[in-house]
Amino acid sequence: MSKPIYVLSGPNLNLLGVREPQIYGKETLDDVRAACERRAEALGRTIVFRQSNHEGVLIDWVQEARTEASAIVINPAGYGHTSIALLDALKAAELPIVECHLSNPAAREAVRHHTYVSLAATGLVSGFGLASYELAVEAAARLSA
Ligand code: CA2
Repeated sequence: MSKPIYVLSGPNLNLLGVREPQIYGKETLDDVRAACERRAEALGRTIVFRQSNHEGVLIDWVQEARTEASAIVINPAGYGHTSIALLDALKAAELPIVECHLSNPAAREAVRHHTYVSLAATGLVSGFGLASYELAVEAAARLSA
């Protein structure tokens, strides 16, 4: 039995479906969780799905994933653009890492064009709304046993 894929989401993503639906879609984070669970199950895999507004909590989960997960899917949200600490944790995890964004940050304001997480990521899925998460879970499953 494979270890689970950790699917981690960063700050403000708990507001999904409640605010700014024109950018992030009308689905809630619970809808994203359900879609990821369905996709993982279809692939014979399991996920651990978590969201936090706190940088240190996300880092603790990445450190936990190092021994407990087969791969990490992470939407770092705003911390992707700011957090060298999260980058360091992801590098130390030594796991396949799929960076995931609902929107396409490269097509938005310049401040979103760079993410530190990309320096640790195996690959990136962005711009497909909820489907970005599903595709990221699929990529993580292919990259890990
Ligand atoms: O497109 C993405 O998934 C982002 O990671 C979302 C982040 C943003 O800082 C990144 O540049 C791109 C923001 C997440 C905020 O989520 C909200 C959801 C609903 C309402 C307000 C914020």
